[in-house]
Amino acid sequence: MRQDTVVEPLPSASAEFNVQNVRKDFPILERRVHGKPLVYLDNAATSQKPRQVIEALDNYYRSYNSNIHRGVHALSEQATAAYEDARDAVRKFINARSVREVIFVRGTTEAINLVAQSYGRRLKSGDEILITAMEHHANIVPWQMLCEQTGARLEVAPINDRGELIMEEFERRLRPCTRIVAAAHISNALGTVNPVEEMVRLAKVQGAVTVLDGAQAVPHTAVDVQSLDCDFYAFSGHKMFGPTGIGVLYGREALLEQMPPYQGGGDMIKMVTFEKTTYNDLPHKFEAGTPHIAGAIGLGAAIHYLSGLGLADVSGYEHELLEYSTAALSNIDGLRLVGTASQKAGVLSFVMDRIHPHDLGTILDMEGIAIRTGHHCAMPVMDRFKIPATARASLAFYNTREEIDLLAQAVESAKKVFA
Ligand code: 7TS
Repeated sequence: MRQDTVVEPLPSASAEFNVQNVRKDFPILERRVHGKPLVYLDNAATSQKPRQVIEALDNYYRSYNSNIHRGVHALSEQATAAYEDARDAVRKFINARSVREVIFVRGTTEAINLVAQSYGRRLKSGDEILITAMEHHANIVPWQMLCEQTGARLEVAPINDRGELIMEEFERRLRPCTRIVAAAHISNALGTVNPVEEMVRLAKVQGAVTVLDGAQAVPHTAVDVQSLDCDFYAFSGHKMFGPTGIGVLYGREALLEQMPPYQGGGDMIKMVTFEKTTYNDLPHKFEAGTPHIAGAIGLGAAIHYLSGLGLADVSGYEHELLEYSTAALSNIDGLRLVGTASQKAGVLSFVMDRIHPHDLGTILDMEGIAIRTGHHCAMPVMDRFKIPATARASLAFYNTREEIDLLAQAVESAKKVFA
């Protein structure tokens, strides 16, 4: 290999990324709410959909709607090909080795439940499952259910006041009896980006399998499951500009092969008699019943769209916008950001003196500004910071500095209402 290759400097993200052009792809961004232009800052809850995704769904239902893997007719063949093409698009997007490692599910929640209820069956009393204190309920409750079923124990690695995982404490809780380590790649309540490569490496030393919750990561940063070296990776289509009701569980093939099916029914079998049933090959073993065909095709279109934009440019743009937003909100007297990790994605959780987050959310809504308020399905995070709720603005690549200015102005106006 040549050692003297000249590396071209990367163009700056803002030069490459034209947000006004990108916004034209999202019809919903043109609408008004309460007479004001919509400012959509609730992207961690769900993202908006580009025309390309909406058209892929429309086209499927208009021109080749059919059930898959079973028909001999043309429509069924076309639908099957589109569904399996979408699977291959996912495989490329996360750099899985094989389509056998890509299982379509309803979303992150179902993906984690699948691992807990299938892989988890082998756990027993004395075994431990290690999670972090910043998990979404979807990465807590399935493990608690598994603990109840098997007698295993749940361990939680704490976070510091900035909302960062305390690595020494994480390491201390990793023991030979730790069978599963499950952690968010990026926290939805705090925006913290976890050092997942290092966490996976440490888990492997103890022989634990690793489950990463990528719900908030996949829309914002390039994910490579081979370089992460995780065993499972879960994410949702609707947070990455695709449809609701579709998501992905990536699993290492050798593990998936050993695991029992999660649900039984059509499509996941090879042969059924009343005496014995044999199961289908991967990935179909884990896809019982008619799947969300349109959803998978829409997700494929979303991946195509995101790849076209380039995740490096998307990340660069969002990072600049996060810095701008952090500065704008930090300038507001009486506002405190919750989650100030040094490695952060575009989530701004905050509390205000004398204003309940719900009241703030309602006032902002009257200005056409959509944020989320509440515990963000991460009640233990609220407990950690001794607050009942936060207001949360979460960014996507179609948000602009002007929208952040509107948010900051609206928060200032709300202060006057409560003064
Ligand atoms: N994990 C994380 C980190 C999440 O942010 C979410 C959804 C889930 C799991 C569950 O994903 P689902 O698609 O299966 O529901 N988070 C949020 C949120 O922050 N606001 O609404 C949903």
